[in-house]
Amino acid sequence: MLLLQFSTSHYCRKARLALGYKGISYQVENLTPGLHTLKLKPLTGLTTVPVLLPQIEGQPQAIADSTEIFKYLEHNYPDPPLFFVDPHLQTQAALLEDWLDESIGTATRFVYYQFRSGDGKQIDPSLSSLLVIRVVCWQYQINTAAVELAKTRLKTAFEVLEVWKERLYLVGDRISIADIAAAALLSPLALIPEYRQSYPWIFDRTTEIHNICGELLPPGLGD
Ligand SMILES: N[C@@H](CCC(=O)N[C@@H](CS)C(=O)NCC(=O)O)C(=O)O
Repeated sequence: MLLLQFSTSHYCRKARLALGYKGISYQVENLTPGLHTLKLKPLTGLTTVPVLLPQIEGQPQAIADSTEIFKYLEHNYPDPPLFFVDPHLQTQAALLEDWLDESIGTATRFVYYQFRSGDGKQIDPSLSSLLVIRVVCWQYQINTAAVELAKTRLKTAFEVLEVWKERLYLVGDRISIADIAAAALLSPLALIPEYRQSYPWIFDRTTEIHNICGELLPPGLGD
C-alpha cells in the first residue's frame, strides 16, 4: 500500500493516523507541491493529497480524500474499528469528522500559515520554506479578514472539543474517526504558543492519540 502525500499536510497526517491505528503497513511517497498535480490529476481527477494506492488486485487503483480513505480502510480492514455499528453513534462521529475536515482543517491552515509568515517565521527561516509559505498564502487567499473568521471557527472547535477534558473519546466509548480527525487537523496549532497555553488538553489528547496510532508527534509536541 502506498500513500501519496505532502509530508507536512495535516490531512495526510489524518490518513497516516488511521493506517497506524489499524496496524497496516504502508509506504509513503512525498510529492513536490506544484508538480503534484501532474501525478494526481490523471489518477484521481483531483489535485489534493492524501491519495492511497492499495496496490491490491481487484481493489481500486487510487482513493482520493482522507474521508474516503477512512471508508476504504474500515471496509477492508474492519479490525480494530474506527466506525460504530450503532447508527446513532456513527452519525455523530461522521458529522464531527466531516465538520473537522471541511471547516476546521481549513481554519487551522489559515491561522497556521499566517503565523508562519509573521511571528513564526523563525521556525524555519530558509528561503525555500518562506517561499512555500508565500505560495500557500497566495493559493488559499490567506488574508487578515479570512484569518479572523478562521480564528472564530477555531474558538467554536475548542468549545466543542472540551468533551476531551471529561472523557477520552469524542463519541462513544472508544476511539473513532472523530478523534483521529481532531488530533490530526488541529495538530499544526501546537507550534502557536497562544493555542498551546490556552487549550493544553487538546494537545495532551493529540499526543496520546499519536502514541496509540504509532505515528510520530507533530512539530511542537514532544520536543
Ligand atoms: N478534504 C480533503 C482535503 C485535502 C487537502 O486540502 N489537501 C491539501 C494539502 S493539506 C492539498 O493537497 N492541496 C494541494 C491542492 O489543492 O492542489 C481531504 O480530506 O483529503
